[in-house]
Amino acid sequence: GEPGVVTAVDLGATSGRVILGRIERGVLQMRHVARFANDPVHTRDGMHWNLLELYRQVVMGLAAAEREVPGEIVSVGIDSWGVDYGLFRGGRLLGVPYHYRDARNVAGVEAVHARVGAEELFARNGLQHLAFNTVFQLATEGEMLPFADRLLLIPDLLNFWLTGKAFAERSNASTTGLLGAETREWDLDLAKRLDIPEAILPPLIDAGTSLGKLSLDVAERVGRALNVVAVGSHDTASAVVAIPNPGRDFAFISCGTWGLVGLELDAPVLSEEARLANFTNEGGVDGRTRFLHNVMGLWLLSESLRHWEPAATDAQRSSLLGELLSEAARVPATAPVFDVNDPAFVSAGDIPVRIRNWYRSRGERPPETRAEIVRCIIDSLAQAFADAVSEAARLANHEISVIHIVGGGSQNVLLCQATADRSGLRVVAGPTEATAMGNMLIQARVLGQVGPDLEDLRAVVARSTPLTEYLPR
Ligand code: LFR
Repeated sequence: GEPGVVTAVDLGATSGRVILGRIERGVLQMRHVARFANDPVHTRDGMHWNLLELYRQVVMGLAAAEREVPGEIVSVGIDSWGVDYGLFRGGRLLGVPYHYRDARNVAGVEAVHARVGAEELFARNGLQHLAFNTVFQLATEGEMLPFADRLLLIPDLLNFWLTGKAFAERSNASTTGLLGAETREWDLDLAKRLDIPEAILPPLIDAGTSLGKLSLDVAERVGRALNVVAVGSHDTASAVVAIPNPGRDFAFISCGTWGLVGLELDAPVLSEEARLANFTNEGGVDGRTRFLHNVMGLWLLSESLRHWEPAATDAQRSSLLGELLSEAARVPATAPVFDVNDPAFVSAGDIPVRIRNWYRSRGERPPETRAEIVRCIIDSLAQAFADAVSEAARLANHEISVIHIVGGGSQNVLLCQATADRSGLRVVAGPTEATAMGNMLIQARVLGQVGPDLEDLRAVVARSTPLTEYLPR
């Protein structure tokens, strides 16, 4: 084969994957080479990511990719969920990175708000209030913070281990709360007021920057000195790159563990109304803004299945989910729906019990069977999606003609149809691997294979993936 293959490492909150991509006659051909679980680890001091295992899987996945198409891979790009980080000193990792669902953040919020109020924070960073934003997590670090000399978000951290280069890619840096919403530079004044040492914030780079080759020892284990490219390293940024729409009059729902619901805009919306509606302005690829709201997402389903079948494997759980979804399609639509965004549903555990309690404490009849609970989750998610879409359009004064659902949730027929029904808008579902595609297309653009505009990349996506349309009923 010919050189010119790119590799996406896409790390999600429940699993990671390594995918090969090649552009042939304007179409992106993909091949999965590795998939691995991302199971958090609970220790005495809280809930952590198994970072060493993730790194090991990334290196093994790259080696497997190289064996699959020897000599053809040119580059690799890494994306993951946002906000989480490792602290370093003298090139060494200090402690095991925390999972954003760890309970410590609550204290962090209080500590930050005592110094900088919610209104001022939003005016500066444009982010919705999420207790796990990096800025709140950092407030719980205590003596670790002045001891550290570097902070690296997860994809930047892995890039550092792969290449020795320490940078902060902007799309993910925008999830920290320490990046100016308009300047897209570190807000050093804010950092100072929160006792975050300026020196720990790495130089910022944009998606599409080449970091250089794998370090020698890594290249030996992978089998080749691949080039590492900083892509839209926040998974949502990569997913939005791969929205198969030629224009701008769309809303998107990037639906995986979270349902990220919003619009792509040219500039942030920093109004008081947007703050109160808890909308966020994340930094996108090519300087665009993701104006969106975090909706709880497929987490409610995956965590319910984990509660019901704690001993089951991933494969068993996903086949059980398939069965429950077809049963759920036959139970009546849920009324009233529950508020999926209630903070009670953020932490891991007995989600079905919490849903039933939500209804009981309001004097409503709770869903009883597993199928009823699944139906209730789907309908409640769809309603929250529809509400967030219309709220986004109103707050940004933006015309919408279609909703694109991308990511794992785009395969959920019941959810896509319910979203069309409850929004009254046409829904276009796909691609499922939007994040990996967006990741790969930024690498392909660096190679001059596609581009130059995001719309050119989106045209490749539209040609490369089957899309399903749902009309409102
Ligand atoms: C989605 C995501 C969201 C972010 C959440 C936590 O995977 O990246 O955009 O709010 O995870 O980082």
